[in-house]
Amino acid sequence: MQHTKSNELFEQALKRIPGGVNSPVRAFRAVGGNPFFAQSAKGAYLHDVDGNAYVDYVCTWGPSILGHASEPVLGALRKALEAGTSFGVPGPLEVEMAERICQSLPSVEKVRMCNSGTEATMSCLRLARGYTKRDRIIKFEGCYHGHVDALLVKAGSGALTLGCPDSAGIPAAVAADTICLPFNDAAAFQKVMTEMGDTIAAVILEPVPANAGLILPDPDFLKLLRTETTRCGAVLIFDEVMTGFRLARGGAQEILGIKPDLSAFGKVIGGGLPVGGFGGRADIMDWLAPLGPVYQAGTLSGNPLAMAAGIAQLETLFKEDGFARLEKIGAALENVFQSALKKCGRPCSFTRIGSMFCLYFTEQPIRNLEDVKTADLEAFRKYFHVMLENNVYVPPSQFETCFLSLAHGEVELEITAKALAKALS
Ligand code: KE4
Repeated sequence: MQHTKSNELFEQALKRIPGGVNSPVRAFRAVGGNPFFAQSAKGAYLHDVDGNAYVDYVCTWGPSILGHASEPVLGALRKALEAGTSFGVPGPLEVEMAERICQSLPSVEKVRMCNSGTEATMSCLRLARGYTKRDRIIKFEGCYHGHVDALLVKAGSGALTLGCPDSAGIPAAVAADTICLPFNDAAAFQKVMTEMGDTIAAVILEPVPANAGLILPDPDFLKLLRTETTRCGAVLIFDEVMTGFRLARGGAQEILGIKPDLSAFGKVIGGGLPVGGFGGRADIMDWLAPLGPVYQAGTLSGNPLAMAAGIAQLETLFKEDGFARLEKIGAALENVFQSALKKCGRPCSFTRIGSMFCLYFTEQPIRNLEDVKTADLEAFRKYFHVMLENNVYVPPSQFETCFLSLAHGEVELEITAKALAKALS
């Protein structure tokens, strides 16, 4: 497999773009080597500029749940393009998107669109602080909520991958208001809430952390978060940027049976276009400008192209029983990985929930970030490159999660099984 054009492009990119990429995790720094450059994407495949095709388990980090460049999304975009690319005044598609989100999640009475998951979580924090008139927030180690100053503390994803979970450039005064606790640690959380619960504005988490690999929540832990935030008047925020409209129509909160006060969304609801959204209790959301004193805004928020693509993707997911089909594909994929693991001489473990999965190079049961850190990163690097050489693209970091789409089928699973046989031999 040759990457001549990709390497030439990367050399050029390095001159003008920091690290040669517009988002750090794309630089392959955790696995070594140069990133490939995509020429196009269709269905379950990415095609690079050197003519190589890859079964794609990154799915542009979640958005392409129907598969890349799906006909419903492309068709909706072609139609929307004819009407213009941005209005700067409200449009009907924004109302339709708001309606679909609120009808899908009982916890969301009102919702506002923005342009990224980062904006969504940042806005949730400001709203929670304005509503409670408190400053302190609690987050959990390994959870990644985008590059929000207050949340780049022991963060996951690219921050963890590059070994800088506490980013430079965050004022000490900002970080001082962020309390970071181990995920799934009920005792640590209870202690903080007992001691200072009435000073906490918000508790924010990924209900199923997927930025430190994939960590399954203890149900009792989530129940404790809910009861303690209610008791102390703190706002419970579920960051469903990844899990929203992927794990179920009602997101992780539907399958976990916990009702947060606010939720952040992104990725799937934009069909691959820049998008974010946040919503929840109306009595909190109404603190947002222009109704209330908490300011939040965005030139392209509710952009008609992103709305059209997102609505088409959601409509197709709902109409075609997408979540049940994704579960079937996920179960078939799990069989492929589990049978490959039986022949693997190295310590490995496999975790899956719906269409999200992770292969860990450790046998340590995974309950929190410390467990994930026992993974053999050298073994992961070898696995990554052998899979890539055999036309399968998994995320270039042990601290990420793989995604499936409705376009992944028998053929892709066979290609994956063959690649695994070599990568885990
Ligand atoms: P964006 O600002 O990248 O749209 O969303 C930030 C975000 C917020 N919350 C969660 C749970 C997220 O996973 C993300 C972003 N996810 C990463 C993948 N781990 C995006 C990939 C990247 O940074 O390039």
